[in-house]
Amino acid sequence: MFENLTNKLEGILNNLKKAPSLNQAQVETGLKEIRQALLAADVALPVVKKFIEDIKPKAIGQEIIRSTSPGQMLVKIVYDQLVEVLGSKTEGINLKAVPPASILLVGLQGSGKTTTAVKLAKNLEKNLNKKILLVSLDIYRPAAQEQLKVLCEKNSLNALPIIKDQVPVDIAQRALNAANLAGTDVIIFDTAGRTQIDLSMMSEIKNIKDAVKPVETMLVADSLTGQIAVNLASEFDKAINLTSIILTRVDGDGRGGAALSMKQTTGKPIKFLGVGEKIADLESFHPDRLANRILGMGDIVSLVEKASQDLDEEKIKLTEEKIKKGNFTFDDYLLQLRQMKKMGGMEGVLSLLPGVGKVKEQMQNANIDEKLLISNEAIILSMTKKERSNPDIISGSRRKRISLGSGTDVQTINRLLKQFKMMSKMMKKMSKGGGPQSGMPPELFNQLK
Ligand SMILES: Nc1nc2c(ncn2[C@@H]2O[C@H](COP(=O)(O)OP(=O)(O)O)[C@@H](O)[C@H]2O)c(=O)[nH]1
Ligand SMILES: [Mg+2]
Repeated sequence: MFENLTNKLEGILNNLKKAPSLNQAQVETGLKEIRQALLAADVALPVVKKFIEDIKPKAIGQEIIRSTSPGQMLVKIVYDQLVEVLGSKTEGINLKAVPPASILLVGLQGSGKTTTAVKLAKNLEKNLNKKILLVSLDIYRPAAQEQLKVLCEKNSLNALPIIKDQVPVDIAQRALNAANLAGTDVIIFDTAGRTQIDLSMMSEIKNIKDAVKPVETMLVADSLTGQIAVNLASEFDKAINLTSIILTRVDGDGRGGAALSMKQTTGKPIKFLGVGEKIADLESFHPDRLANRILGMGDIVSLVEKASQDLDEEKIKLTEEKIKKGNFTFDDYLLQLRQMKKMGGMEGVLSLLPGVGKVKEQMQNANIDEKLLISNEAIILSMTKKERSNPDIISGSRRKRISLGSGTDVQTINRLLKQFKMMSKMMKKMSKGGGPQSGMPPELFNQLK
């Protein structure tokens, strides 16, 4: 799925990722290549334009240039933009209605409506424990109603019994009555499609909508048709007001243009992806996860996300300055503790990032105890601002107050104060001898234990 786009983006970004530093020309060439890759993936031109316009200021601005790993920062920027284009947040199916909640599936012939109706029913039954009724309103194509019935039987789902020669609105009415009697939670209506949009199809869907008042009117669109699927969605939306989209045949879609253009072009969220012919082949749509897949580098993206929060270079530098000047305070210590705590959670993957491997090694050598970090943090938080910047004033009564506030005891406070003194002394000594570039040296951690 989306292999073509993934391969291209991976190629472009991998090259940049390796570079220890990036200049503006390199980044601009990269952006040009990304633009071409998106166009080749059949992403709508306005969407591509906006994509590049949005990332450009970030990519050639400070964020990249000052970062320790500019290539990876660029990956993160592209990733963020992909998530936004895909719709930013996961939008689950809306079933908010006095039961039964009606879902109307519309779309062209062959787009996958009937198959998707059954997939969706199984999905809602399994994941949300809903009691479902399936109804075919396709009275035009021979054996269309029969097709749904057979599929339901195979998959142990309820289908409304077929009565010959009934018109769609009457069938829909019958379904509502049956659902009320049976205590059904959700009715899924499979409608008739045509080979192309026409007025009679739209007016029939309008009548059905008036009768069943669906909470979801979902367009089932074939992702293989790319921008045609997107235009189709716009037209359907204008005519009958869609609530969301289900993209099918995503398993065969090497490009991804429809998925990437849909939200921005139509304003309607994609809620599910059909990823195969089997009934289980329906996935909820998550912009973030799909962006990961498209970039083919999911792990690194989340890693950069964490690391860029954790390794706040500016703050570390500032602390180092203070240490050199000999005025290391409990506030600085708190900052260090928090960084260590955050990084502790992401240990194991840390080594993937250049420059962080060293810190990780230090942490392992030091055998950091997470609990200690937490209790030390609580203690510092119970200190007043004055106490943090000038620990010498922490008298007996203050120690008592801090121990109560942090849920520890005076002995623990005494120990921390002693460690802190030792640390300040050592830091001063080390900073004279050149000192570490960033993070805490192992010697300090050993002192902490
Ligand atoms: N590979 C693949 N095939 C699909 C998918 N969804 C539907 N199909 C196939 O597309 C064909 C038409 O589906 P159908 O549900 O009858 O379309 P309808 O005319 O809109 O009701 C069937 O052969 C399905 O198995 C999908 O997500 N992936
Ligand atoms: Mg059908």
